[in-house]
Amino acid sequence: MNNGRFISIEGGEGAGKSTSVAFIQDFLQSRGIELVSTREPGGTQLAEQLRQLLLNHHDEKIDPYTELLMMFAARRQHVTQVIQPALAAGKWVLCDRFTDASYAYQGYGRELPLEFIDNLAKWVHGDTNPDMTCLLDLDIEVGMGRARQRSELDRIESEAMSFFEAVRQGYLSRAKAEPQRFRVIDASQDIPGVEQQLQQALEGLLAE
Ligand code: Z5A
Repeated sequence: MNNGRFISIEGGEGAGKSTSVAFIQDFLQSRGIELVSTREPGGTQLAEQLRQLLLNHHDEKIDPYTELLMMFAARRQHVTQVIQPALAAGKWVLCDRFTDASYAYQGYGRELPLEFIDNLAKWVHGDTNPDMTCLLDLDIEVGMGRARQRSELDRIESEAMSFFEAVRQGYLSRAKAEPQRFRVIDASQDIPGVEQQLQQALEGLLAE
């Protein structure tokens, strides 16, 4: 059986990841592709509990390394229980955020050493990396405005604007370093405009 393809979606707050996931699901299913749609942190019962711990507000400050290790603990569980079995069964996997988010948020945002994240990524998921990553790039003020309208801000969303600007620049540096994997999507366009860019990226992947 052929291995499936692995697609991740990344971007800052309110960039439109959830909206894009719904579009990609419909598009791939209309092409007869069997798809597992999932998210990080989360994707298994245990990893979803870690997600709650990570996003809830707490009285004690969460140390940045603790935060990073919890992201990777959730990821290990998710990769071994969901992502690797799906790919091995020939299914496609669509993941709302993956390891690029750890580089962007914990590496560039919290300023943890990128080499440390490189090592964790190798240990935790080895060669299981996305074939294509759609990065929804958007001005942080616009994204925050959209996120605020939708719900109350969680622990990470309550960071300063300088943090989110570092996250955005982190994502863009990763996209620049790996242009063959990343598709940078202009998320300032309206929803049909974003969907058109996503469709183009997906058709490219299907044609490979
Ligand atoms: N995190 C981390 O730090 N390290 C890691 O390794 C991982 C994650 C994996 C959870 O992420 C948090 O975990 C996240 C990073 C961190 N923290 N923060 N902050 P998440 O993905 O669950 O949550 P999020 O970033 O907060 O996503 P979001 O706020 O849910 O936004 P979204 O999914 O990108 O946006 P949306 O819900 O699709 O759209 C937001 C609103 O805008 C909604 O009302 C839409 O209808 C509207 N929208 C969407 N697209 C458009 C366009 N094109 N025009 C106008 N309006 C639009």
